[in-house]
Amino acid sequence: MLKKGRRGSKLKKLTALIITDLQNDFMPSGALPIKEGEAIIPIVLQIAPLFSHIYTTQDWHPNNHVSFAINHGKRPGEIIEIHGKSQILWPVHCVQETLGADLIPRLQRIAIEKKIYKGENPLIDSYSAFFDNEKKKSTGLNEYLKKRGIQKLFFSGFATDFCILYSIKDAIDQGFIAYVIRDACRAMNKELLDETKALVAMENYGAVIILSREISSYL
Ligand code: VGL
Ligand code: ZN
Repeated sequence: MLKKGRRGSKLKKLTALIITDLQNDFMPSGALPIKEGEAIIPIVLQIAPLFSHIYTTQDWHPNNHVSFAINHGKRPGEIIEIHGKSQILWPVHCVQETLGADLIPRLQRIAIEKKIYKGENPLIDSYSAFFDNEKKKSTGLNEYLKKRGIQKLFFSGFATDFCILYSIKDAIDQGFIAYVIRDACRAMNKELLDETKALVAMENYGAVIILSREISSYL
C-alpha cells in the first residue's frame, strides 16, 4: 500500500520545481553573465518532466533600480549601505520588458504553471522568490503554493549564492521541505568560495543538497 502511494501521482502533486532567474541577461552574452550558466539548460530541460508543477522567477527591475551601480555613480561590484543593509551594486540587468529580462527561449518547451516577478520596487533589491530583501512585500509565491498543498520545493537556476540562497531560507522559514539541485544551479561567485559557502549555509539551514540524477528518489 505504502509503496504504491509513494509511486502514485498523489504525492508527486505535492512537489514543485522552481527555476530561478533563468533569464537572458544571466547568460554568457547577457548584461550580468554567470560563469557556465548555459551548462544548466540541458539539465533543467531534462528534469522538468519529473514535475507536475513548475514555477519560474524573473528578476524584473525598473531602470531606476537601487541595485544598479550607475544609479549611484559607482561601479559594479562596489558595496553601499541602504537602509542599514549592505547592497552589492550590479551592472544594469533584467530591466522590465527588455529582451535581457526574458526567460531564455528554450524554457518555452516546458509547461510553466506560474511566473513570479521580483525586484520591481526601485528602492529595495529582491533576491528571494518569496520576499524582497527587506521582507516588506511578498511575491505571492508562498500563498500560491500553500493553497495548492505543495510541500516540497526543488530549486534550480541562478544564482546559488544569491537568489537560491535567499529563497531557500525563506522556503524553510515558511515550512517547506527544500532541495537544492546543485548541478542545476550556478553561482555568481564574486569571491572564489561563494558557491561553496552558500551550499554549506543552505545545508546548515535545513536544505537537502542533491544532484539532478538523484531527484526521483526524493519525489
Ligand atoms: C540576483 C544578482 C542580481 C539573484 C539578482 O536573484 O540571484 N543576483 N540580481
Ligand atoms: Zn537583480
